[in-house]
Amino acid sequence: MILKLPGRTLDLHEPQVMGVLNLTPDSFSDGGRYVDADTALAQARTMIAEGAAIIDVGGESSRPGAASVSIDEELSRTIPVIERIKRELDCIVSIDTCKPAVMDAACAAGAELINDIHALLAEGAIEVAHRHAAAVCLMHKQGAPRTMQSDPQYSDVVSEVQAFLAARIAACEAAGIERDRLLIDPGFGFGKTMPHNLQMLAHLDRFLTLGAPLLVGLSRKSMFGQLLGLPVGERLAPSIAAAVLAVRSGAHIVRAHDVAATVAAIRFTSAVRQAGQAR
Ligand code: 9MG
Repeated sequence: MILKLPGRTLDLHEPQVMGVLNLTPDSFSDGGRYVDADTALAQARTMIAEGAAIIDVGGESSRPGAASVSIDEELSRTIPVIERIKRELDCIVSIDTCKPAVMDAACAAGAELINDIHALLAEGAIEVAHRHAAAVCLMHKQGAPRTMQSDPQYSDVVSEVQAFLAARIAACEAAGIERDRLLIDPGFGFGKTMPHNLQMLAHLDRFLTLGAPLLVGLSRKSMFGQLLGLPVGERLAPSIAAAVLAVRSGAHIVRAHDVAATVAAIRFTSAVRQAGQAR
């Protein structure tokens, strides 16, 4: 499988890591540490050296209960960092945003992938992605970040998330975005209880039937806190276990904070998976 980007492709026959670069003072797991542009650039450089193919730059936290930020604030946090990464480093930059104005400026600054937890539902978002020929990650969530964890309900979480993603793929294709520019993501922790998350991880291979590469974000998520009683800084082991399970089930891209450990774990998992397919 490949992912088309503006002017090049990303080969997904081997699973890839998307490194998280949060430029938000309130980010749930690395709050405030990477807001300064020099520090952000150094962190991006480290993640690339550790094997990340994509750096996901975000200027607004999506953790449950997080406050929203203005367009200007999000632009001022993200655009200078994207410009410096594109100038000084060699990687694919992804912009983590739901706002079409931020998508537009980020793509103009060199971002090739739009990571939208709102699946391009904002007015004008599909048009921006199409105009820049950007790749897009369409993620599922139920509700808004501020309230999404209050009482999420599904009768069959996997089928409902699958149906939503199928509809968003169809909407993008109808607007002219080619299918091979699209990634899908079931949105672990976004309007899902811990049992919902476990169901999705256990049945992750069902999302592959949608015919788009699968991205998962499980790194340091609160379900590990709920299940194992671990604070955010002590969730490396279950994050790696979850990444391994996801790649064993066919995930193509893993979004992660701890890049070196995730790269090693998923490379090994991929080798085992391929050995199982070779026979
Ligand atoms: C921004 N962000 C936080 N968690 C995420 C996840 O699980 N997937 C994607 N695509 N983005 C995420």
